[in-house]
Amino acid sequence: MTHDIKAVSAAFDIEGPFVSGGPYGTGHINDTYAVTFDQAQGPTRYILQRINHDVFKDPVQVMENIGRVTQHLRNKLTAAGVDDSDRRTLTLIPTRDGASYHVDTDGHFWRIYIFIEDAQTYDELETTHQAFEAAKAFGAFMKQLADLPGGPLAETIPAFHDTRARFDTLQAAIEADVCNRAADVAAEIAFANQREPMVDTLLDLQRAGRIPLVTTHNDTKLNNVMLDDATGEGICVIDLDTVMPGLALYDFGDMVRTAMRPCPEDETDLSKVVGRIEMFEAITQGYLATAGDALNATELDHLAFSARLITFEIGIRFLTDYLQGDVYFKTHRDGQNLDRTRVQFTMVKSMEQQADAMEQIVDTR
Ligand code: ADP
Ligand code: GN1
Ligand code: MG
Repeated sequence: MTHDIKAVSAAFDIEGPFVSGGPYGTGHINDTYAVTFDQAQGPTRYILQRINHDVFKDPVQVMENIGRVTQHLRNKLTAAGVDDSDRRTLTLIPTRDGASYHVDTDGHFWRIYIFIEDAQTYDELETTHQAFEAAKAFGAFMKQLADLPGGPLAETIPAFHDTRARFDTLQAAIEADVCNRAADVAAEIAFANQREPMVDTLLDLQRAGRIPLVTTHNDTKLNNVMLDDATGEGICVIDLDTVMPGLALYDFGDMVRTAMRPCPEDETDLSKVVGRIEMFEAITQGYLATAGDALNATELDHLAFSARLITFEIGIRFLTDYLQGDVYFKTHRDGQNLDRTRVQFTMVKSMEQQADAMEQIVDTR
């Protein structure tokens, strides 16, 4: 579906005429555009996004969460005397009616953020310094949200990291086999089934009260944090749609999943898929530098495990989507979700092989 982004942008309280706009970024969920306006200080870019309301069933709830989170972060930055807070937290541009989002005539939900210039997101990390900085930023983000006023955030996607539910949904997709694809992925299904016992570990610890539910990001893939071009610092955590109650270990695990992988998420040459242990070390050091004092002994004991679990979980989700006919994640070619599955499962295997070395890194932190 094509959208009239100029008309949509006109609903927002932005100075100057619309100059241009086009698709931006590599996110799998929302429709993201960079739009440029001619303003007194020169051409100025913004991020325009259509919220995927198939994924986020209650976009208003999403926007309420994001409003609370960004206001809280901005209050902290102001209290600390930070003068570039517009680069350090997402800033929503209100509509001309003063709302934080616009609903178009087709019922699509739109929002606009200030564009964070002179910073990038990376789909694959290049250096351990990037991993360290990104992890520091996600750790600080969780710490800053520990005193969010107003009670827990709404759950924008129910059971998002419920690994048991994810596993059971995969079983249902295999059973239904709506696209007749299950026979072709017998090896991947067997891989998943062999690892079923993993899926209850963190849920059991949570139920036993040994690891706490706190406000977490829940989608800490490393292209959801912007690294400053000049300093390399992780200056802004973005993609706040899934900020809600979760486990710190989910955030840690998803950072490791993306940092250790040396290739694209949908790489077809699986010989390239070998986990980079030095990236695990950098993520661990960066995360513990900012969030270490918020983690208890059980959480620290499960850092390496959480990386395997979350990588496995995302693999299961890609496989489920492949079996269901590619209805959830954006795809750009046939078989892409299957390739993504294979990369995740190969990463799980690589992490299993390196489990002792990963535990040792955590022990000697
Ligand atoms: P999705 O939920 O689809 O992943 P994101 O919110 O992560 O969407 O946005 C997609 C990409 O757009 C990001 O990876 C990032 O590169 C870019 N982006 C998002 N917000 C901003 C921003 N405020 N400034 C600059 N780039 C941004
Ligand atoms: C999606 O939105 P994006 O592209 O940052 C997904 C994550 C997955 C990730 C896999 C809301 O993240 O959960 O881990 O793809 N987001 C949602 O790359 O489902
Ligand atoms: Mg994203």
